[in-house]
Amino acid sequence: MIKKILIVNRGEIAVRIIKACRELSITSAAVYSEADKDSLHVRLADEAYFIGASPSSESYLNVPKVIDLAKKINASAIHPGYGFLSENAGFIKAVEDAGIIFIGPKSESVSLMGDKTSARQLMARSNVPIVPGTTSPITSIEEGKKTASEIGYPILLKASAGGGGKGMRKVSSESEFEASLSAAQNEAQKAFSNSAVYIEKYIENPKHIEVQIIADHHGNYAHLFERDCSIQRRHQKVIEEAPSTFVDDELRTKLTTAAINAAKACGYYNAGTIEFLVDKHKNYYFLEMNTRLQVEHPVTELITGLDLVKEQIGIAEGRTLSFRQEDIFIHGHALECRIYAEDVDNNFVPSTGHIKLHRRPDGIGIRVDTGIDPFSNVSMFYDPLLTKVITWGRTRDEAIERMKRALGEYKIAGVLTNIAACRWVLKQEQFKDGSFDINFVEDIFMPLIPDKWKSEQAQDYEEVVSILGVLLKAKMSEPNPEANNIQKANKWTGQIYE
Ligand code: MV4
Repeated sequence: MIKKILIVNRGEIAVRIIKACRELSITSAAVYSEADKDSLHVRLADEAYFIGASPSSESYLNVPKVIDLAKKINASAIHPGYGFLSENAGFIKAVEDAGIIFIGPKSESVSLMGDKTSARQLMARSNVPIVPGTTSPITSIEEGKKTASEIGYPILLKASAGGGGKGMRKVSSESEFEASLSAAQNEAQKAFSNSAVYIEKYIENPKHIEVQIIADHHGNYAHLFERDCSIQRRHQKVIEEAPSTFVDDELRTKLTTAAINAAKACGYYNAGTIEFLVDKHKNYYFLEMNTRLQVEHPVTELITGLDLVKEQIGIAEGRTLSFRQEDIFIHGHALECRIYAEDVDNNFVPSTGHIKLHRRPDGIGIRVDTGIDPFSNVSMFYDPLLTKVITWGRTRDEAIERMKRALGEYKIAGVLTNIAACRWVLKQEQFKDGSFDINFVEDIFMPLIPDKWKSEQAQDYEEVVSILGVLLKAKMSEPNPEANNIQKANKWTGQIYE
Protein backbone atom coordinates (compact mmCIF):
# COMPACT_ATOMS: atom_id res chain seq x y z
CA MET A 1 0.00 0.00 0.00
CA ILE A 2 1.27 3.43 -0.91
CA LYS A 3 1.11 5.77 2.11
CA LYS A 4 2.84 8.86 0.83
CA ILE A 5 3.45 10.11 -2.71
CA LEU A 6 6.13 12.63 -3.56
CA ILE A 7 4.86 14.71 -6.48
CA VAL A 8 7.82 15.87 -8.55
CA ASN A 9 6.04 18.54 -10.50
CA ARG A 10 4.25 21.86 -10.14
CA GLY A 11 1.20 23.77 -11.37
CA GLU A 12 -2.06 22.24 -12.42
CA ILE A 13 -0.81 18.66 -12.73
CA ALA A 14 0.63 18.68 -9.21
CA VAL A 15 -2.76 19.93 -8.01
CA ARG A 16 -4.51 17.19 -10.01
CA ILE A 17 -2.37 14.50 -8.38
CA ILE A 18 -2.87 15.98 -4.88
CA LYS A 19 -6.64 15.65 -5.39
CA ALA A 20 -6.32 11.97 -6.30
CA CYS A 21 -4.11 11.37 -3.24
CA ARG A 22 -6.68 13.02 -0.99
CA GLU A 23 -9.48 10.82 -2.30
CA LEU A 24 -7.32 7.75 -1.67
CA SER A 25 -6.22 8.92 1.82
CA ILE A 26 -2.62 8.99 0.65
CA THR A 27 -0.36 11.72 2.03
CA SER A 28 0.68 14.11 -0.74
CA ALA A 29 4.14 15.67 -0.59
CA ALA A 30 4.89 18.57 -2.92
CA VAL A 31 8.23 19.96 -3.97
CA TYR A 32 8.79 23.60 -4.84
CA SER A 33 11.47 25.88 -6.15
CA GLU A 34 12.29 29.41 -5.06
CA ALA A 35 9.89 30.89 -7.64
CA ASP A 36 7.09 28.57 -6.49
CA LYS A 37 7.21 29.10 -2.74
CA ASP A 38 3.73 30.65 -2.72
CA SER A 39 2.26 28.47 -5.45
CA LEU A 40 -1.11 26.75 -5.23
CA HIS A 41 0.27 23.20 -5.29
CA VAL A 42 2.44 24.02 -2.26
CA ARG A 43 -0.52 25.27 -0.25
CA LEU A 44 -2.78 22.36 -1.21
CA ALA A 45 -0.39 19.49 -0.53
CA ASP A 46 -0.25 17.80 2.89
CA GLU A 47 3.50 18.41 3.00
CA ALA A 48 5.73 20.66 0.90
CA TYR A 49 9.51 20.69 0.56
CA PHE A 50 11.81 23.30 -0.85
CA ILE A 51 13.99 21.70 -3.46
CA GLY A 52 16.17 24.39 -4.99
CA ALA A 53 16.57 27.55 -7.01
CA SER A 54 14.07 28.62 -9.66
CA PRO A 55 15.70 27.17 -12.79
CA SER A 56 14.25 23.68 -13.36
CA SER A 57 17.72 22.18 -13.64
CA GLU A 58 18.31 23.09 -9.99
CA SER A 59 14.92 22.04 -8.69
CA TYR A 60 12.30 20.00 -10.57
CA LEU A 61 14.98 18.29 -12.68
CA ASN A 62 17.47 17.70 -9.89
CA VAL A 63 17.55 13.89 -9.64
CA PRO A 64 19.86 13.48 -6.59
CA LYS A 65 17.86 16.02 -4.58
CA VAL A 66 14.58 14.39 -5.48
CA ILE A 67 15.78 10.92 -4.54
CA ASP A 68 17.34 12.14 -1.26
CA LEU A 69 14.16 13.94 -0.34
CA ALA A 70 11.96 10.94 -1.14
CA LYS A 71 14.08 8.78 1.16
CA LYS A 72 14.23 11.38 3.91
CA ILE A 73 10.47 11.88 4.05
CA ASN A 74 9.68 8.17 3.65
CA ALA A 75 7.74 8.52 0.44
CA SER A 76 6.53 5.14 -0.81
CA ALA A 77 6.16 6.40 -4.38
CA ILE A 78 6.96 9.22 -6.78
CA HIS A 79 4.51 10.65 -9.29
CA PRO A 80 6.35 12.62 -11.99
CA GLY A 81 3.33 14.27 -13.68
CA TYR A 82 4.20 15.24 -17.27
CA GLY A 83 7.29 17.02 -18.60
CA PHE A 84 10.27 17.43 -16.23
CA LEU A 85 11.51 13.95 -15.18
CA SER A 86 8.47 11.99 -16.35
CA GLU A 87 10.15 10.40 -19.38
CA ASN A 88 13.70 10.28 -18.09
CA ALA A 89 14.73 6.61 -18.07
CA GLY A 90 17.77 7.33 -15.88
CA PHE A 91 15.54 8.95 -13.28
CA ILE A 92 13.11 6.03 -13.29
CA LYS A 93 16.03 3.65 -12.71
CA ALA A 94 17.30 5.80 -9.84
CA VAL A 95 13.84 5.78 -8.26
CA GLU A 96 13.53 2.02 -8.53
CA ASP A 97 17.11 1.48 -7.25
CA ALA A 98 16.21 3.54 -4.19
CA GLY A 99 13.37 1.10 -3.46
CA ILE A 100 10.72 3.68 -4.29
CA ILE A 101 7.75 2.97 -6.54
CA PHE A 102 7.68 4.99 -9.77
CA ILE A 103 4.11 5.80 -10.78
CA GLY A 104 4.59 5.21 -14.47
CA PRO A 105 6.07 2.64 -16.83
CA LYS A 106 9.34 0.74 -16.45
CA SER A 107 12.46 2.54 -17.61
CA GLU A 108 13.00 0.05 -20.49
CA SER A 109 9.67 1.01 -22.11
CA VAL A 110 10.65 4.66 -21.84
CA SER A 111 14.09 4.22 -23.42
CA LEU A 112 12.74 1.99 -26.16
CA MET A 113 10.03 4.49 -27.12
CA GLY A 114 12.41 7.43 -26.69
CA ASP A 115 14.54 6.15 -29.54
CA LYS A 116 12.40 6.82 -32.60
CA THR A 117 14.01 4.34 -34.97
CA SER A 118 13.96 1.50 -32.46
CA ALA A 119 10.32 2.34 -31.74
CA ARG A 120 9.57 2.23 -35.48
CA GLN A 121 11.26 -1.15 -35.83
CA LEU A 122 9.28 -2.55 -32.94
CA MET A 123 5.99 -1.16 -34.28
CA ALA A 124 6.63 -2.51 -37.76
CA ARG A 125 7.05 -5.98 -36.21
CA SER A 126 3.95 -5.62 -34.04
CA ASN A 127 1.15 -4.85 -36.46
CA VAL A 128 1.25 -1.13 -35.91
CA PRO A 129 1.38 0.82 -39.21
CA ILE A 130 4.31 3.25 -39.30
CA VAL A 131 4.83 6.16 -41.69
CA PRO A 132 6.67 4.85 -44.78
CA GLY A 133 10.40 5.51 -44.37
CA THR A 134 13.50 4.07 -42.76
CA THR A 135 13.68 2.15 -39.50
CA SER A 136 17.34 2.93 -38.94
CA PRO A 137 19.38 6.12 -39.23
CA ILE A 138 20.71 7.26 -42.61
CA THR A 139 24.34 6.20 -43.04
CA SER A 140 25.22 7.83 -46.38
CA ILE A 141 23.95 10.56 -48.69
CA GLU A 142 23.57 8.15 -51.60
CA GLU A 143 21.61 5.59 -49.61
CA GLY A 144 19.42 8.39 -48.18
CA LYS A 145 18.68 9.82 -51.63
CA LYS A 146 17.80 6.37 -52.94
CA THR A 147 15.37 5.73 -50.09
CA ALA A 148 13.85 9.20 -50.41
CA SER A 149 13.15 8.81 -54.12
CA GLU A 150 11.62 5.36 -53.53
CA ILE A 151 9.29 6.84 -50.90
CA GLY A 152 8.63 9.91 -53.01
CA TYR A 153 9.10 13.58 -52.09
CA PRO A 154 8.30 15.49 -50.00
CA ILE A 155 9.94 13.65 -47.13
CA LEU A 156 10.75 14.57 -43.54
CA LEU A 157 14.11 14.13 -41.90
CA LYS A 158 13.65 13.41 -38.21
CA ALA A 159 16.13 13.04 -35.39
CA SER A 160 16.27 9.49 -33.99
CA ALA A 161 16.62 10.90 -30.50
CA GLY A 162 14.03 13.60 -31.15
CA GLY A 163 10.29 13.77 -30.66
CA GLY A 164 7.63 16.36 -30.11
CA GLY A 165 8.61 18.13 -33.33
CA LYS A 166 12.19 19.03 -32.41
CA GLY A 167 14.76 18.51 -35.14
CA MET A 168 12.40 17.90 -38.07
CA ARG A 169 13.18 19.08 -41.59
CA LYS A 170 11.00 18.87 -44.68
CA VAL A 171 12.73 18.07 -47.96
CA SER A 172 10.74 18.74 -51.13
CA SER A 173 13.11 17.49 -53.83
CA GLU A 174 16.36 15.60 -54.33
CA SER A 175 18.27 18.80 -55.04
CA GLU A 176 17.71 19.89 -51.42
CA PHE A 177 18.53 16.52 -49.91
CA GLU A 178 22.23 16.81 -49.21
CA ALA A 179 22.12 20.25 -47.60
CA SER A 180 19.03 19.37 -45.57
CA LEU A 181 20.59 16.18 -44.30
CA SER A 182 23.70 17.85 -42.95
CA ALA A 183 21.62 20.65 -41.43
CA ALA A 184 19.32 18.10 -39.78
CA GLN A 185 22.28 16.10 -38.47
CA ASN A 186 23.88 19.23 -37.05
CA GLU A 187 20.65 20.26 -35.35
CA ALA A 188 20.17 16.78 -33.94
CA GLN A 189 23.72 16.74 -32.60
CA LYS A 190 23.22 20.10 -30.90
CA ALA A 191 19.79 19.32 -29.46
CA PHE A 192 20.21 15.65 -28.46
CA SER A 193 23.98 15.00 -28.56
CA ASN A 194 23.14 12.41 -31.20
CA SER A 195 23.33 13.20 -34.91
CA ALA A 196 21.29 10.20 -36.10
CA VAL A 197 18.54 11.14 -38.56
CA TYR A 198 16.00 8.96 -40.40
CA ILE A 199 13.49 9.44 -43.20
CA GLU A 200 9.69 9.51 -43.18
CA LYS A 201 7.29 10.29 -45.99
CA TYR A 202 5.75 13.72 -45.39
CA ILE A 203 2.05 13.28 -44.65
CA GLU A 204 0.05 16.22 -46.02
CA ASN A 205 -2.51 17.95 -43.79
CA PRO A 206 -3.06 15.11 -41.35
CA LYS A 207 -4.98 15.09 -38.10
CA HIS A 208 -3.19 14.29 -34.87
CA ILE A 209 -5.16 11.55 -33.18
CA GLU A 210 -3.92 9.70 -30.14
CA VAL A 211 -5.19 6.70 -28.22
CA GLN A 212 -5.09 6.53 -24.42
CA ILE A 213 -4.04 3.13 -23.16
CA ILE A 214 -3.62 1.79 -19.67
CA ALA A 215 -2.18 -1.49 -18.43
CA ASP A 216 -1.51 -3.17 -15.09
CA HIS A 217 1.28 -5.47 -13.91
CA HIS A 218 -0.87 -8.55 -14.51
CA GLY A 219 -1.03 -8.39 -18.29
CA ASN A 220 -4.35 -6.56 -18.56
CA TYR A 221 -4.39 -3.93 -21.30
CA ALA A 222 -7.19 -1.50 -22.08
CA HIS A 223 -7.66 1.45 -24.40
CA LEU A 224 -9.77 4.45 -23.49
CA PHE A 225 -10.56 5.59 -27.05
CA GLU A 226 -9.02 8.49 -28.92
CA ARG A 227 -8.41 12.20 -28.54
CA ASP A 228 -8.13 14.62 -31.42
CA CYS A 229 -5.29 17.04 -30.67
CA SER A 230 -4.95 18.71 -34.05
CA ILE A 231 -5.51 22.26 -32.78
CA GLN A 232 -1.97 23.15 -31.79
CA ARG A 233 0.61 25.83 -32.41
CA ARG A 234 4.27 24.96 -32.83
CA HIS A 235 3.75 21.55 -31.21
CA GLN A 236 1.96 23.09 -28.22
CA LYS A 237 -1.52 21.65 -28.12
CA VAL A 238 -4.25 24.21 -27.47
CA ILE A 239 -7.62 22.47 -27.86
CA GLU A 240 -8.23 18.74 -27.54
CA GLU A 241 -11.38 16.69 -27.74
CA ALA A 242 -12.72 13.19 -27.35
CA PRO A 243 -14.01 11.46 -29.32
CA SER A 244 -12.74 12.70 -32.70
CA THR A 245 -15.40 13.70 -35.26
CA PHE A 246 -13.18 12.16 -37.94
CA VAL A 247 -12.97 8.70 -36.40
CA ASP A 248 -15.78 6.30 -37.35
CA ASP A 249 -16.30 2.91 -35.71
CA GLU A 250 -14.15 1.11 -38.25
CA LEU A 251 -11.20 3.49 -37.87
CA ARG A 252 -11.64 3.49 -34.08
CA THR A 253 -11.31 -0.28 -33.98
CA LYS A 254 -8.15 -0.11 -36.10
CA LEU A 255 -6.55 2.68 -34.05
CA THR A 256 -7.32 1.19 -30.66
CA THR A 257 -6.19 -2.28 -31.74
CA ALA A 258 -2.92 -0.84 -33.05
CA ALA A 259 -2.48 1.10 -29.80
CA ILE A 260 -2.91 -2.01 -27.66
CA ASN A 261 -0.43 -3.86 -29.92
CA ALA A 262 2.06 -1.01 -29.45
CA ALA A 263 1.69 -1.11 -25.66
CA LYS A 264 2.07 -4.89 -25.51
CA ALA A 265 5.11 -4.75 -27.78
CA CYS A 266 7.10 -2.74 -25.24
CA GLY A 267 5.81 -4.56 -22.17
CA TYR A 268 4.10 -1.39 -21.09
CA TYR A 269 2.32 -0.81 -17.85
CA ASN A 270 0.63 2.29 -16.34
CA ALA A 271 -1.01 5.03 -18.47
CA GLY A 272 0.36 5.86 -21.91
CA THR A 273 -0.58 7.36 -25.24
CA ILE A 274 0.00 6.20 -28.79
CA GLU A 275 0.08 9.12 -31.24
CA PHE A 276 -1.05 8.68 -34.82
CA LEU A 277 -1.18 10.86 -37.90
CA VAL A 278 -4.38 10.25 -39.85
CA ASP A 279 -4.60 11.50 -43.45
CA LYS A 280 -7.74 12.51 -45.34
CA HIS A 281 -8.16 8.98 -46.70
CA LYS A 282 -8.20 7.72 -43.11
CA ASN A 283 -4.79 6.07 -43.48
CA TYR A 284 -3.24 6.04 -40.03
CA TYR A 285 0.40 5.91 -39.02
CA PHE A 286 2.15 5.47 -35.68
CA LEU A 287 4.02 8.66 -34.79
CA GLU A 288 5.36 8.17 -31.29
CA MET A 289 4.41 6.91 -27.87
CA ASN A 290 4.12 9.17 -24.84
CA THR A 291 5.12 7.17 -21.81
CA ARG A 292 3.42 9.37 -19.22
CA LEU A 293 0.13 10.87 -18.09
CA GLN A 294 -0.73 13.64 -20.52
CA VAL A 295 -1.97 17.20 -20.12
CA GLU A 296 -5.15 16.34 -22.02
CA HIS A 297 -6.09 13.25 -19.95
CA PRO A 298 -9.23 14.95 -18.52
CA VAL A 299 -11.18 14.74 -21.81
CA THR A 300 -10.78 10.97 -21.64
CA GLU A 301 -11.84 10.99 -17.98
CA LEU A 302 -15.00 12.90 -18.85
CA ILE A 303 -16.13 10.57 -21.63
CA THR A 304 -15.25 7.35 -19.77
CA GLY A 305 -15.99 8.34 -16.16
CA LEU A 306 -12.62 6.95 -15.03
CA ASP A 307 -10.04 8.68 -12.82
CA LEU A 308 -6.77 8.05 -14.63
CA VAL A 309 -4.55 9.24 -11.77
CA LYS A 310 -6.27 6.90 -9.31
CA GLU A 311 -5.89 4.08 -11.85
CA GLN A 312 -2.18 4.91 -12.14
CA ILE A 313 -1.73 4.75 -8.39
CA GLY A 314 -3.66 1.47 -8.17
CA ILE A 315 -1.50 -0.03 -10.91
CA ALA A 316 1.67 1.10 -9.12
CA GLU A 317 0.39 -0.63 -5.96
CA GLY A 318 0.14 -3.83 -7.96
CA ARG A 319 -3.64 -3.90 -8.31
CA THR A 320 -5.46 -4.94 -11.44
CA LEU A 321 -7.27 -2.33 -13.55
CA SER A 322 -10.47 -1.30 -11.74
CA PHE A 323 -12.59 -1.98 -14.85
CA ARG A 324 -12.84 -4.31 -17.79
CA GLN A 325 -12.52 -3.09 -21.37
CA GLU A 326 -16.02 -4.29 -22.22
CA ASP A 327 -17.54 -2.11 -19.48
CA ILE A 328 -16.12 1.14 -20.87
CA PHE A 329 -18.04 3.18 -23.44
CA ILE A 330 -17.80 6.64 -24.92
CA HIS A 331 -20.32 8.74 -23.06
CA GLY A 332 -20.98 12.11 -24.68
CA HIS A 333 -18.27 14.49 -25.82
CA ALA A 334 -15.53 16.43 -24.04
CA LEU A 335 -13.36 19.41 -25.01
CA GLU A 336 -10.33 20.92 -23.34
CA CYS A 337 -8.91 24.41 -23.80
CA ARG A 338 -5.45 25.01 -22.42
CA ILE A 339 -5.15 28.49 -20.98
CA TYR A 340 -1.62 29.79 -21.43
CA ALA A 341 -0.10 32.99 -20.04
CA GLU A 342 0.94 34.44 -23.36
CA ASP A 343 0.57 37.50 -25.54
CA VAL A 344 -1.20 36.16 -28.61
CA ASP A 345 -0.73 39.38 -30.58
CA ASN A 346 2.94 39.61 -29.81
CA ASN A 347 4.13 36.33 -31.29
CA PHE A 348 2.73 34.41 -28.27
CA VAL A 349 5.55 35.52 -25.97
CA PRO A 350 5.02 34.23 -22.43
CA SER A 351 3.31 36.76 -20.17
CA THR A 352 4.49 36.99 -16.56
CA GLY A 353 3.24 38.73 -13.44
CA HIS A 354 1.10 38.37 -10.33
CA ILE A 355 -2.42 37.08 -10.75
CA LYS A 356 -4.70 39.89 -9.59
CA LEU A 357 -7.98 38.30 -10.48
CA HIS A 358 -8.91 34.69 -11.03
CA ARG A 359 -12.61 34.09 -11.57
CA ARG A 360 -13.19 30.52 -12.63
CA PRO A 361 -16.09 29.34 -14.76
CA ASP A 362 -18.47 26.88 -13.14
CA GLY A 363 -21.84 25.24 -13.57
CA ILE A 364 -23.06 22.17 -15.38
CA GLY A 365 -20.61 20.25 -17.53
CA ILE A 366 -17.54 22.29 -16.60
CA ARG A 367 -14.28 21.18 -15.01
CA VAL A 368 -11.36 23.46 -14.30
CA ASP A 369 -7.92 22.00 -13.55
CA THR A 370 -5.97 24.98 -12.33
CA GLY A 371 -2.46 25.64 -11.14
CA ILE A 372 -3.13 29.23 -10.13
CA ASP A 373 -5.26 31.23 -7.75
CA PRO A 374 -5.44 34.94 -6.88
CA PHE A 375 -2.08 34.88 -5.09
CA SER A 376 -0.02 33.14 -7.71
CA ASN A 377 3.04 34.50 -9.37
CA VAL A 378 3.56 33.52 -12.99
CA SER A 379 7.29 33.48 -13.59
CA MET A 380 9.35 33.02 -16.70
CA PHE A 381 10.97 29.84 -15.43
CA TYR A 382 8.36 27.27 -16.40
CA ASP A 383 5.79 26.27 -18.97
CA PRO A 384 3.19 29.05 -19.37
CA LEU A 385 0.20 26.68 -18.93
CA LEU A 386 -1.95 28.27 -16.19
CA THR A 387 -5.11 26.28 -16.18
CA LYS A 388 -7.31 24.01 -18.28
CA VAL A 389 -11.01 24.24 -18.90
CA ILE A 390 -12.70 20.98 -19.77
CA THR A 391 -16.34 20.78 -20.77
CA TRP A 392 -18.64 17.82 -21.23
CA GLY A 393 -21.83 17.65 -23.25
CA ARG A 394 -24.15 14.90 -24.48
CA THR A 395 -23.22 16.05 -27.96
CA ARG A 396 -20.22 17.86 -29.41
CA ASP A 397 -22.37 20.96 -29.99
CA GLU A 398 -23.37 21.01 -26.34
CA ALA A 399 -19.74 20.65 -25.24
CA ILE A 400 -18.76 23.51 -27.58
CA GLU A 401 -21.53 25.83 -26.34
CA ARG A 402 -20.52 25.09 -22.76
CA MET A 403 -16.91 25.82 -23.59
CA LYS A 404 -17.84 29.17 -25.12
CA ARG A 405 -19.81 30.00 -21.99
CA ALA A 406 -16.94 28.83 -19.74
CA LEU A 407 -14.37 30.89 -21.62
CA GLY A 408 -16.70 33.88 -21.37
CA GLU A 409 -16.94 33.44 -17.60
CA TYR A 410 -13.21 32.97 -17.10
CA LYS A 411 -11.58 36.19 -15.95
CA ILE A 412 -7.87 36.36 -15.35
CA ALA A 413 -6.06 39.63 -14.71
CA GLY A 414 -2.39 40.17 -14.04
CA VAL A 415 -1.12 38.26 -17.06
CA LEU A 416 -2.30 38.08 -20.66
CA THR A 417 -3.93 34.83 -21.75
CA ASN A 418 -5.15 33.05 -24.87
CA ILE A 419 -8.74 32.74 -23.58
CA ALA A 420 -10.23 34.94 -26.30
CA ALA A 421 -8.19 33.16 -28.98
CA CYS A 422 -9.62 29.81 -27.85
CA ARG A 423 -13.14 31.19 -28.09
CA TRP A 424 -12.39 32.48 -31.56
CA VAL A 425 -11.31 29.00 -32.70
CA LEU A 426 -14.52 27.42 -31.39
CA LYS A 427 -16.57 29.75 -33.62
CA GLN A 428 -14.81 28.91 -36.88
CA GLU A 429 -16.50 26.79 -39.56
CA GLN A 430 -13.51 24.44 -39.81
CA PHE A 431 -13.74 23.76 -36.11
CA LYS A 432 -17.50 23.35 -36.09
CA ASP A 433 -17.57 20.96 -39.06
CA GLY A 434 -14.50 19.00 -37.94
CA SER A 435 -12.51 19.64 -41.12
CA PHE A 436 -9.53 21.18 -39.25
CA ASP A 437 -6.10 19.55 -39.36
CA ILE A 438 -2.72 20.14 -37.70
CA ASN A 439 -2.16 23.27 -39.82
CA PHE A 440 -5.30 25.07 -38.60
CA VAL A 441 -3.59 27.58 -36.30
CA GLU A 442 -0.80 28.35 -38.75
CA ASP A 443 -3.02 28.60 -41.84
CA ILE A 444 -6.30 30.03 -40.53
CA PHE A 445 -5.57 31.87 -37.30
CA MET A 446 -2.11 33.38 -37.78
CA PRO A 447 -2.99 35.38 -40.93
CA LEU A 448 -5.69 37.21 -38.93
CA ILE A 449 -3.25 38.62 -36.40
CA PRO A 450 -3.04 41.46 -35.42
CA ASP A 451 -6.45 42.96 -36.19
CA LYS A 452 -9.13 40.69 -37.46
CA TRP A 453 -10.06 38.93 -34.25
CA LYS A 454 -9.84 41.93 -31.90
CA SER A 455 -13.59 42.05 -31.19
CA GLU A 456 -13.24 38.67 -29.53
CA GLN A 457 -10.79 40.14 -27.01
CA ALA A 458 -12.47 43.51 -26.42
CA GLN A 459 -15.41 42.14 -24.43
CA ASP A 460 -13.20 40.19 -22.00
CA TYR A 461 -11.00 43.20 -21.50
CA GLU A 462 -13.89 45.51 -20.62
CA GLU A 463 -15.24 43.02 -18.10
CA VAL A 464 -11.90 42.45 -16.40
CA VAL A 465 -11.38 46.17 -16.07
CA SER A 466 -14.80 46.64 -14.52
CA ILE A 467 -14.31 43.78 -12.02
CA LEU A 468 -10.90 45.13 -11.03
CA GLY A 469 -12.55 48.51 -10.58
CA VAL A 470 -15.08 47.08 -8.13
CA LEU A 471 -12.35 45.24 -6.21
CA LEU A 472 -10.27 48.38 -5.99
CA LYS A 473 -13.22 50.38 -4.67
CA ALA A 474 -13.89 47.71 -2.02
CA LYS A 475 -10.27 47.79 -1.02
CA MET A 476 -10.18 51.59 -0.72
CA SER A 477 -13.28 51.62 1.51
CA GLU A 478 -11.69 49.07 3.85
CA PRO A 479 -10.94 50.74 7.18
CA ASN A 480 -7.29 51.42 7.79
CA PRO A 481 -6.15 48.93 10.47
CA GLU A 482 -3.61 51.48 11.75
CA ALA A 483 -6.34 53.97 12.51
CA ASN A 484 -7.59 54.64 16.06
CA ASN A 485 -10.98 53.43 15.09
CA ILE A 486 -10.80 49.73 15.96
CA GLN A 487 -14.20 49.02 14.55
CA LYS A 488 -13.87 46.91 11.41
CA ALA A 489 -16.45 46.55 8.72
CA ASN A 490 -16.77 43.43 6.67
CA LYS A 491 -15.68 44.76 3.32
CA TRP A 492 -18.33 42.81 1.41
CA THR A 493 -21.43 43.24 3.55
CA GLY A 494 -20.63 46.35 5.54
CA GLN A 495 -21.45 44.42 8.71
CA ILE A 496 -19.58 45.71 11.77
CA TYR A 497 -17.48 43.28 13.81
CA GLU A 498 -14.49 43.39 16.10
C1 MV4 B 1 5.09 14.30 -39.24
C2 MV4 B 1 4.27 15.19 -39.97
C3 MV4 B 1 4.01 14.86 -41.29
N1 MV4 B 1 4.54 13.74 -41.81
N2 MV4 B 1 5.59 13.21 -39.82
C4 MV4 B 1 5.37 16.92 -35.28
C5 MV4 B 1 5.57 16.48 -33.87
C6 MV4 B 1 6.19 15.14 -33.96
N3 MV4 B 1 5.63 14.28 -32.99
C7 MV4 B 1 5.91 14.68 -35.33
N4 MV4 B 1 5.34 15.76 -36.06
C8 MV4 B 1 4.95 15.63 -37.34
N5 MV4 B 1 5.41 14.53 -37.96
C9 MV4 B 1 5.31 12.94 -41.08
N6 MV4 B 1 5.84 11.87 -41.62
C10 MV4 B 1 3.78 16.31 -39.34
C11 MV4 B 1 4.13 16.54 -38.02
C12 MV4 B 1 3.54 17.71 -37.44
C13 MV4 B 1 2.59 17.62 -36.41
C14 MV4 B 1 2.17 16.41 -35.88
C15 MV4 B 1 1.23 16.35 -34.86
C16 MV4 B 1 0.66 17.52 -34.38
C17 MV4 B 1 1.05 18.72 -34.90
C18 MV4 B 1 2.01 18.80 -35.91
C19 MV4 B 1 2.40 20.04 -36.42
C20 MV4 B 1 3.34 20.11 -37.39
C21 MV4 B 1 3.92 18.94 -37.89
